[in-house]
Amino acid sequence: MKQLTLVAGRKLRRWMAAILVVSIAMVAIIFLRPQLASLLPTTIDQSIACSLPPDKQSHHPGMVWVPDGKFTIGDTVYAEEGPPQPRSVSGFWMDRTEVTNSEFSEFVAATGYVTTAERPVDTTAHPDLPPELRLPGAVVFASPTELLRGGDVRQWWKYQPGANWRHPDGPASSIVGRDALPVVAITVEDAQAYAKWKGHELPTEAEWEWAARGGQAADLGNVEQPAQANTWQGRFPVKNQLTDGHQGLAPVGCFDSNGYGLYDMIGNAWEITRDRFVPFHDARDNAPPDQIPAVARPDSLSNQYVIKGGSYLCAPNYCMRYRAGARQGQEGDLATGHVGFRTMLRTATK
Ligand SMILES: [Ca+2]
Ligand SMILES: [Ca+2]
Repeated sequence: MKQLTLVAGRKLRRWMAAILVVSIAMVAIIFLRPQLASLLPTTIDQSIACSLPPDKQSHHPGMVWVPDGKFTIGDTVYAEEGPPQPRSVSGFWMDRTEVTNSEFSEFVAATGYVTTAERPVDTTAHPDLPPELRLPGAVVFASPTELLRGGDVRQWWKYQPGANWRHPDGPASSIVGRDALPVVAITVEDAQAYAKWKGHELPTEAEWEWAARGGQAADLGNVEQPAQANTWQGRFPVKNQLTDGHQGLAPVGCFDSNGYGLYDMIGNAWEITRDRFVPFHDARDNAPPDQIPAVARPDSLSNQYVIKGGSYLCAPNYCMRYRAGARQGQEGDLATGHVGFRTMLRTATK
């Protein structure tokens, strides 16, 4: 009898120990989820497509209607966003997501189009480039383990020969399994070629920004990092806490849409507009897109276009450009791994 009691006692202690271990593990998973996620391989979220609601029936599949309106363009956080200006836009159709690798593949298959990053570099436009920068390629992000040279961006951005939309992280990478991710390493010329093939256009900055507000009034100076966007949580560029679940680009449509049904306007990939960049807003720009006067700009900005919305690399300590009013200049013929686009259509036909 005593023997039986001892055996039962041992079993009970083992069960209690097992329950304790499981409980501790569950608590650890709940509280340490972001930290544990950082240990997962970087490709874990890249072959998954997020489910979008059914497309609304219209003559423009994959697009949503953005109504006309008046608003304040710009913001007050960084110098290039100001001064805020009144703008008005007419209604238009807009792609509800960033253009995906799958969609861009259809365009290339149908037309044989070769993107800027796949062609030899135009040395007449860039006569002073060193030989390694003349090879076809794109700028690729890689997170350094530590920063030895302060804010020198060359610690995390590198021109990578062989990188392009098919190989966004360099020649050894591919877009296999990334059909639903936004196409990147695209220049304004590439985006315009795709848009033209679709019978669409690129948005102006004002159209893009109005669409990104989703019917909400401007909240100037608000730098709160949005929860419903793929951005960077933690200390950029060395520590990505992955609170949003995505280390790199996310499949389109993983976060809630805005008031117009547009996804990922903020974050994921920066989006190219058709407007040339100057580091301020000019009151004269409130004109139809084709009548915008040429604004004198420094030579260093002569080939830059406005990109909008920020990307998966925008973080509170580095780039608080996860806002509709934020903007940045992007060299027109330089492809980079965090810049994509979406198209729009200037017609009221539904
Ligand atoms: Ca992220
Ligand atoms: Ca975006």
